[in-house]
Amino acid sequence: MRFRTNVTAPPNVTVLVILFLIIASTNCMGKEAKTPPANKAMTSANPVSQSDQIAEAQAKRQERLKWFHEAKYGLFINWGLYSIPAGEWKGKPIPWIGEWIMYSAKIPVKEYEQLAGQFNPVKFNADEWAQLAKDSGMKYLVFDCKHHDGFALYHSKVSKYNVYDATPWHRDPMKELSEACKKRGIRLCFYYSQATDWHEPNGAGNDWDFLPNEQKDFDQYLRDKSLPQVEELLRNYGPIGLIWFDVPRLMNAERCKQFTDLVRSIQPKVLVNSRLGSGSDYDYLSMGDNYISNTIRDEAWETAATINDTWGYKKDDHNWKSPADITFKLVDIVSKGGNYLLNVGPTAEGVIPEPSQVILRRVGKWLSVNGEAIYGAGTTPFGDELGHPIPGKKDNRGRQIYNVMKDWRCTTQPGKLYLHLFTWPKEKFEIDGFKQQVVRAYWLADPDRKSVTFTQVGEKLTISLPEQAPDELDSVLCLEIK
Ligand code: H79
Repeated sequence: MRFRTNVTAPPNVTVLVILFLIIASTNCMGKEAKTPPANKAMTSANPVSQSDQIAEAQAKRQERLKWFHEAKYGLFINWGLYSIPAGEWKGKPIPWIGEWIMYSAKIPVKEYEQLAGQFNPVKFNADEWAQLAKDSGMKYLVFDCKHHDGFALYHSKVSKYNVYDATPWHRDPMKELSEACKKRGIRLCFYYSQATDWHEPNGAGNDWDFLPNEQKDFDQYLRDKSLPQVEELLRNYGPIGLIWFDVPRLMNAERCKQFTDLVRSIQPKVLVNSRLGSGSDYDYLSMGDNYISNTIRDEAWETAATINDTWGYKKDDHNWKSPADITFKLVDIVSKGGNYLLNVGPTAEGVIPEPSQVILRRVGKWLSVNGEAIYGAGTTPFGDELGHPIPGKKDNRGRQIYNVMKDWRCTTQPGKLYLHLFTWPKEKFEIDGFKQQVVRAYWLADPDRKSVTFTQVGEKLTISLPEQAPDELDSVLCLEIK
């Protein structure tokens, strides 16, 4: 069975559509011509200048990004057939991230496919997963609909290699998650590996069963699987928040445009991340995996990172990040204008490992008290607290290394500065070059919000600190500013 996209209309319809578009655009030109911007020269052939078009596209993008800037914190879920071997193949531990096991162990398609017959996650409960995101203070959920192994985690009509048709489980977790998320006001989003697909002869990446990338008919793969699957996801699960594309191998600007055109024509409000491919018309920047920007950025950005060292479940990976570490990272990212997308890897039974749940809920508890300093919050007006570049030091990907300082961070809301203090004990906290006038200060962790003593002499603000940290994860002092 092949999924059909109804894009090729009969010629007479096409002619009508073209005529309609010409008439519509002529009207639009007419409207523009009546109120030309004073300082822009326009010709009658090109009345809407290119810069106007760019400005309009930018305005639309900013509008689409509003929820994203408000949300700040999301749950990423990498779950698939790779969760069954869980980092071990034929009795041997396979190094590196669990969802790459097919690649790392060079498992032939015919063998790897057999895992589908064993995929029976009887403990899966969409409400529990969505509730975990809710309790953890996360506002969106990015579900791995198809990873590089090519197996679809939803009921696809494009390929039988999917969770509904190829497993004894015979359910569509994406459908169940879409309902569970909707009930709780969580934005459902999807991860889709648009280029790499080790299951398909013409998908990028698999050279142990198939030809090397340069000899593949990559456009056949895009045309017959990747694009139609993305279309299914956009049509069948209600409004989606964003699409998380990954690993843009073989993607050029023209191929990227096929995806963005598809997305914008079906769900124009959906955000597209920057890993679609170079030259793509993306909405926000995805940092490298687990990489946090060292500087404040104007452009919308996101760090996707794991709670341990793998993305897909690995039975031997117990290297969990602490709630304090995750809280720091969240605050750090928000103070630089970014979002934090934190990943968990459920087991083949459909259970999010208990340590992940405990850690996430602990951060959620902190957020339930301190959320006003995170959701929709602005960047730090300072910057010195972030750390400084170490001259001449680059990482293995050529990125500048910083001596990251971790004493404190600052986030903002209109009329308020939030100082996040991480180092204790300390008698007082001082900032030089503080130009605004503080009206009142209080700890968010204090239910009575009693005023905290401070002095302002010239541009020096000094706050006296209690012996014990008001909050063990991150003590947030709200400064109301005149
Ligand atoms: O889902 C998680 C990871 O599985 C996925 N991104 C997160 C969200 C991921 N995709 N790729 N990678 C992580 C690492 C990619 C490594 C590569 Fe390569 C370097 C791809 C191409 C160059 C390894 C070396 C594979 C081919 C050569």
